[in-house]
Amino acid sequence: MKFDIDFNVSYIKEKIENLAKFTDPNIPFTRIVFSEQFYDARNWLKKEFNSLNLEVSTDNAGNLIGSLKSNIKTEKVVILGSHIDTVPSGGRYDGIAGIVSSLCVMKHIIENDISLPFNLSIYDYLGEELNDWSISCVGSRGIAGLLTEEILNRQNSVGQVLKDEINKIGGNTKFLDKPLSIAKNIIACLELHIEQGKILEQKKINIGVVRSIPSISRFNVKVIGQAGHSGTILMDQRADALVASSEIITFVNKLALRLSQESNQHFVSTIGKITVSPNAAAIIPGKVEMTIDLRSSSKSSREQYIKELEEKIELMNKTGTCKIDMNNIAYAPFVEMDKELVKLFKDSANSCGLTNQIMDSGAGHDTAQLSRLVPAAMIFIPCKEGLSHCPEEHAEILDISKGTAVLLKMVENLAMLNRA
Ligand code: HGY
Ligand code: MN
Ligand code: MN
Repeated sequence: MKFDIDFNVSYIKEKIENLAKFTDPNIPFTRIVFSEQFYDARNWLKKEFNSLNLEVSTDNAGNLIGSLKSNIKTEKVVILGSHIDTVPSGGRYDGIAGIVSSLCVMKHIIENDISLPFNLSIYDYLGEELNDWSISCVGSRGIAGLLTEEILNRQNSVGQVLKDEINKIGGNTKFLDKPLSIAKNIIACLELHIEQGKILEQKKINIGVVRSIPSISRFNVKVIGQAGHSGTILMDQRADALVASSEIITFVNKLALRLSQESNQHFVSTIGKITVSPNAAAIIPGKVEMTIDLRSSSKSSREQYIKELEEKIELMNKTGTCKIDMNNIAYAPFVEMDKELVKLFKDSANSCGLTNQIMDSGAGHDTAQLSRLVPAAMIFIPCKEGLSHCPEEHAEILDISKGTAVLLKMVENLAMLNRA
């Protein structure tokens, strides 16, 4: 039976609302990886997988998997994936739309007894959002063998070691030094996601077919000054770490603005996390730590940005009163989606009678990690005013259902292409 976009709205709405309940009660839509709310949401997802009679498992990287086995004996698999973890005070659609649409695709395939020449698996990729260990895309990096010993041994602000958390949730970090064995059997990794930008909504286009995902680089900056009495230390005798940090913050913003205008590719940089110590009104800030987030689709602009920022910090160390250290703590290179899958997604959207356009992602996604290893591609659906990573994040259920129809069509097209 053809997928009825209107009919599936109620199922999708119900699942989105179910998942939204698992949040920190004090901050809307907060489901941080490994938190109590995250575990509760994972248990909910396991029940959903069981209600569809899927084979439920957790892989060595801690990804939760629900699989529909093909009725022909095969190891080949198509993955529909996304993530149920959120940023603090995030939204109810980022990642979740992908998981719910995958459940809806799976339900349709089972109810209509559609036979596939491959296994079909839904993946909740572990810890897609940047976390307390300063690493995003934990589970998808794990599949690709990109979780280094250094990353796995990182401790968070309360002393929890990342690898212990992965093992606790069912992973096995002893086997993460290379890509997981599943990689050789993956025909395609597909992900539906909200755009987290304004293009689709403004142009009134139903589906974005993602062509590329920008590089993500993160730097930790430590500024060491001298704490002191705010009432007694004269202005020209201070080593105020926050004043020095504000100079860096303004410099980063101006540099990123200039480079984004010079390059006609995606280029943004943000400092969204900063800690000041001792952070008291009557004490001159002695120490500041902050994280620089850089997204770039241009290799040369990224290199130019790092060069100019390093020169700025070197000059401030020579002429200023504080000691500044910057180090790179995460890097995921720019990736292009699999060209065949991009074309097939476009054909799938067309055969669903939905308007669509090829576009570049501004955000990072698990699909970027997987695309280094296996054919991977994504589609976007519109979200209200491009807002995301905030409680105002909103997507129309009908748009999620339209995206679901395209995801299903994609699976059916892959089935046709892979039938012996
Ligand atoms: O930060 C990102 O781009 C994604 O939301 N984790
Ligand atoms: Mn996401
Ligand atoms: Mn996100």
